[in-house]
Amino acid sequence: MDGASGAWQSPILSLIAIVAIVLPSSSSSGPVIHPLVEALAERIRCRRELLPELSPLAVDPELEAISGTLDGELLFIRNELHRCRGLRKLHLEIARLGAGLQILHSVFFPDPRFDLPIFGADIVAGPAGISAAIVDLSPVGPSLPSVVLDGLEALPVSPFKQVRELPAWGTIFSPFVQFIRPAGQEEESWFVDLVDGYLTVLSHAVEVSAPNAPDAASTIQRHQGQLSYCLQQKRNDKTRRVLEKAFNPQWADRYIEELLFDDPPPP
Ligand code: BLA
Repeated sequence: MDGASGAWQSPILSLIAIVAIVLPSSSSSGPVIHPLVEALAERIRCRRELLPELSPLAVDPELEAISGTLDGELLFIRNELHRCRGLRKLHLEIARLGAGLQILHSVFFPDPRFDLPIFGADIVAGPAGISAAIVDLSPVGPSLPSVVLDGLEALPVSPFKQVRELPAWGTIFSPFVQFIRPAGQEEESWFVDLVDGYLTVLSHAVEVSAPNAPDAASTIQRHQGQLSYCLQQKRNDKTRRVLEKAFNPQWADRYIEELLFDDPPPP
């Protein structure tokens, strides 16, 4: 740890981080952004663009673009936040957090008045390649809405060779969750297409769903469902450990509680 937490407001370091994102590096730590992280981020942005009434959400500048160094390595986190009709918070994050670790994190939280699932996707890339790639449309009630169920059932899933076991906190995911370690470029491109499929199913559900009243029992239940999703995600020690190491425990706590998995506001 060499002062990353104090450095992320420095304009010079921000500039270095921006340059580092744009230019591939020839250093021993390899290219700055893993091609899968780049490709998936682009695909998520394309799908996001098609959502109804999309608009950017204000982000605390201290949390939007974060940069620093750890053991001489550049660290950065870039956050994009939007809302649209039916979804209260669309979050896309790309991070590089030391030791060649790169992360793509994306969660679309629904407006609880709408009967919509939570979209979640995460990629963790280490120096040895991608260790985890996960995508799901997770229910916020007893089951997924039927338009989502029908869409996911019709979606072809490519034969990934290495399917990973879900951790104990993973009870929040649907039966359609895909948690894999992609083996090679072909499987990486399958994964991008898979996420595209989940987003297409979600977009269709967004188009056809109409809101319930803020005080409807169904709305309140879905709000509770989002609260427990966030609680379970916060049980993933691996996220916290990486952020604590790159920054510090207080900063990690604030980042998780205020940006990654902040409690949904009352409907
Ligand atoms: C695992 N998440 C991990 C791992 C790291 C992170 C380092 C271990 C890699 C591995 O098991 O191969 C770190 N992930 C992060 C960090 C962020 C992040 C720092 O998103 C953000 C800044 N995690 C999510 C979301 C999902 C998710 C939205 O944030 C799913 C939709 C899943 N990450 C997830 C799962 C694991 C994981 C299931 C494996 C956990 C385990 O096996 O114990």
